[in-house]
Amino acid sequence: MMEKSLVLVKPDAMERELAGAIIARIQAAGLKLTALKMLHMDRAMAERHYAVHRDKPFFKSLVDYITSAPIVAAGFEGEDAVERIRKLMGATDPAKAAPGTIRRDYGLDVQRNSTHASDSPENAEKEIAIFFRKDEVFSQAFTKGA
Ligand code: IDP
Ligand code: MG
Repeated sequence: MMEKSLVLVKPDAMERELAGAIIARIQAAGLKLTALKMLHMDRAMAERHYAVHRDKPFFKSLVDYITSAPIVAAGFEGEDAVERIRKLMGATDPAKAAPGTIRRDYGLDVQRNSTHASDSPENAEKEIAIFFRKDEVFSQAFTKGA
């Protein structure tokens, strides 16, 4: 199934100038880059993006972290994009992520794990709408095929 996914390069990776390397890995795996921007999330945006975690003990720390520095947001599309990008990214805890994954290679700890990626096509749609206006997403591959 053709799907969309939202990827964030988180502050720990931004601070080590890894945005290009992370995006390049996902492109090299055959996913199509459809949207890209650098921004500094405010608390309202972070709380919306991470709304499902509102009741978790790490929520405030997560919002503090994701708003601590500018990040890069990227939209991708491709066959089974959600699952393929989640696999490239690896498990939440970098120490438990498979060898060769983005988080295993770059992540520092369970919070500072370098990347976010959508966990379902439904959440991808919601998340892309948080970061991009419609005219900032360039999904020619989709519209041609439709
Ligand atoms: P995911 O990013 O692999 O989908 P989620 O469980 O959705 O993982 O958690 C969202 C983000 O919250 C994680 O990527 C990580 O930055 C942070 N996080 C998750 N679990 C913990 C924890 O136990 N302590 C601190 N931060 C956490
Ligand atoms: Mg998640």
